[in-house]
Parts: sequence; structure tokens; C-alpha cells
Amino acid sequence: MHPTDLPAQPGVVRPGAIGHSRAVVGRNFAFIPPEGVLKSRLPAWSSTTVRFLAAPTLGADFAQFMLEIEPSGGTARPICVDLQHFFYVVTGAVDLNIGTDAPTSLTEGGFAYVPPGVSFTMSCHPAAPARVIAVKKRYEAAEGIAAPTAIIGQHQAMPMTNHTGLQGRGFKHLLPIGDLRFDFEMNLMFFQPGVCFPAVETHIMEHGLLMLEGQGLYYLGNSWHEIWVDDFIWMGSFCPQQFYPTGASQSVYLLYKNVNRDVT
Ligand code: UGY
Ligand code: MN
Repeated sequence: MHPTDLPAQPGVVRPGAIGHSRAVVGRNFAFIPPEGVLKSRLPAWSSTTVRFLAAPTLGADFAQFMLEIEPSGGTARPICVDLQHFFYVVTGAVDLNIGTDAPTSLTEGGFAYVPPGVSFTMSCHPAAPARVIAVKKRYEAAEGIAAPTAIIGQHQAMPMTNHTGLQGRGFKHLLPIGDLRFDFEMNLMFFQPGVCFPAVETHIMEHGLLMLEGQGLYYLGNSWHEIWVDDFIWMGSFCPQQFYPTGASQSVYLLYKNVNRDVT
């Protein structure tokens, strides 16, 4: 159950409800714990709740949102917009149809890329609800390069790589790395406790981060933030960033990153 849906207990105010929160919205980053992210509905989705986590109103150049789909709920009609979509199934299972392709069943850890201008439908399996994190981004075309085609997969089938050589780190690149057709990456980042980046990063790329497993401390701008599962971070361009995983087991997050395009 999402924290905002917890039943109120008479006479009890939940700790942190009055004025104490881990939420921070700065000029070029936002730390967003789930308990404050209120829900809405979308006309093109039935039996589905949406919680927006990043949007142009925040300063982001993309949108990221959590879809909470009831059993048998999903798109009310095929959705076709001039934007790219990326989906990752956090819990539950859905059937996804891209264009005229046959439907594919995606279970926990399943993901899909839908190119701009291509239609899709999604429906939750009847047995249980699903939570699907989504990214929506305007496609930045590059001269002489064709737009990407659709991708569907399960992260369990993707290879774990580590280009850093640092022990205790791992990467699963859900979209092809270095493929100039794509203007963003979606990466699963794995960290053993205590293993951080070699330096504080300060780069032009934006990030949308959803914490999937473990816990730690996140450095944003010039302050540290305690992070747990289901927390979301938007990192704007040139936001100084570092992750220090704590806890006894691995930490994993899903990371959006815009890449492969020049500055205009
Ligand atoms: O690839 C990245 O930019 C990544 N190391 N950043 C991050 O996890 N905040
Ligand atoms: Mn980074």
C-alpha cells in the first residue's frame, strides 16, 4: 500500500507529518520520498493511478511517473504520442503491445522502450496489481540517424557489466550503450555496501533515480540525504552527486540519463 493511502489512526499524527520531511526541492535537484506524492488519474488509462515524480514544472527536461495499475486495468485505448516512453515493472505483471507486434508479458524487472510516434497498450494481469515506473521524453533527432526501434526485455536476462574496474559495482544497461539513435540511457546500478563512485560527479546529463533495493546516503548539491526503497531523486544538469550505500546488503537503483546529443 502506498504511504499516502495508509488509514488515519484517530488521535495519531504520523511521525514526520507535521513539518518534518526528507523532501527537498532545490534549483537543480529534488529529493522526493513517496509519502508526499499524491495521486491522480489519466484520461487514457483506466483503473490506474499516476504519481508524477519529475516533470518540466520541476525543471526537468523529461517526465517520470509511477503507474499503479489495478488487476485488468491499463490503457483505455492505444496511446500514440510524439514522445518516447520507457517502462519498468517494479511489482506485478503486465501485457504490453507495441505497434502491431503481438503482446508480451512483462513480470517484475521487465522493461520496454516505445519509440516516438509508435502506439502501445498496457494491461495489468488479472491476478494482482502492478506498479510500473515510466519515463516520457521528447525525442531529440540527430541528422542522418534514424530513430530507434522498440525494445522489450527482462532485466534478469541482461548481462551485468562493470566498466569501472571497482569491486562491488555493477551495471545493467537496459538500452544499448553508445548507440547514437538513443538520446537517453536507462541503467540499473548495483552497489555493495560502502562502495561509492570514484569522485563526486558534476555532469551535464540529468538523472531520474528510483531506489529499488537497499539504502544509503545520497550527496546532492552540497548536502547528504538518507535514501530508502521507493525514494525518487531528480538530478538536474551539473548537480554534484555521489552515493554512499549503507546497510548490510546490496543497493540497487534505476537511473535515467540523457546522452548522445550536442548542446544547442
Ligand atoms: O552514470 C552516471 O552518471 C551515474 N554514475 N550517476 C549516478 O548514479 N548518480
Ligand atoms: Mn551521474
